[in-house]
Amino acid sequence: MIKLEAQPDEIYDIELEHSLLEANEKLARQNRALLDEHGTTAIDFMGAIGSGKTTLITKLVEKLKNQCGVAVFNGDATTSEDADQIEKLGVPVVQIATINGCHLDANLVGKGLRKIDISKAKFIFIENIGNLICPAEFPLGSKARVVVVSVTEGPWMVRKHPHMFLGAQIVVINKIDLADAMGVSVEALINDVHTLKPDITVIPTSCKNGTGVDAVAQTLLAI
Ligand SMILES: Nc1nc2c(ncn2[C@@H]2O[C@H](COP(=O)(O)OP(=O)(O)O)[C@@H](O)[C@H]2O)c(=O)[nH]1
Ligand SMILES: [Mg+2]
Repeated sequence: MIKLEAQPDEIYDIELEHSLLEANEKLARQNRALLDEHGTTAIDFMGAIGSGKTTLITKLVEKLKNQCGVAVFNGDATTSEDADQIEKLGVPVVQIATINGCHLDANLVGKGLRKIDISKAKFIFIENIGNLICPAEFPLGSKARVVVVSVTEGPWMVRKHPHMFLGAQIVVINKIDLADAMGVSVEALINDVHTLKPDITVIPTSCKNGTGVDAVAQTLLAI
C-alpha cells in the first residue's frame, strides 16, 4: 500500500481554495438578489479565446437593444478591444480587466453592477475570460451560463472540458460555416453535449452569416 500524507501547507491550500469558492458563491447570491430586485437577467458567456463570444454578444445586442435595455460587461485580461467593439453599439459597457486573472468572479461583477443603472437593463451580457476551465468554478450571479464553442477548436472540445458544460444551461456551437473545412461534425459535437447533460439547450450558429443567432436571442428572451 502506498500512503500519502498531506503536508500542513497543502492542507492550508485546500482550506484556502474552499473558503475562496464559498466566498465567491456568497457574493454571487448577492449579485443575483440585486439583479432579481430590478428584474434584470444576467447571462454569462464562457468559452475559449476566439470561439466567438464577442461576435455573438455583438449580434445579440444589435437584435435586442431596440426592444429592451441591454448592458455588457467585458472581461478581458488586460486589453479593451472587446469592450471598444461593443461600445460602438451605444449600450452601457463595463470593461473588467482581471490583470491576467483567468476568470471573472462575483466580486468583480458586483463592482461592475454598481457602475451602471441596473434598472434600465433587462439583460446584462457578461463576457467571461477566454478559458474553458477556471470560469466554471466561479458563478457570477447570472441566471444562465452559456458556453460558446466553435468547430475550429476541433472535435474533442466538449469531451475534454465536461465541467464547463455541466454547469451551463445553453451551449452555442459556433462557426458552423467552417465545419466542412475543419472536418468537424456539428452533429457529433451536439451529441457529446447531450451525452454529458441531456437537458441542455444546444444551438448551432454561424455568427458570420447570422445562422442561429435568432434562436439564441429567443432562448434568452424565454429565460
Ligand atoms: N467564420 C466565422 N468566423 C467567426 C464566427 N464567429 C466569430 N468569428 C470570428 O472569429 C474571431 C474571434 O471572434 P471573437 O468574437 O473575438 O471571439 P472571442 O475571443 O470568443 O470573443 C473573429 O475574427 C470573428 O470574426 C463564425 O461564426 N464564423
Ligand atoms: Mg472576446
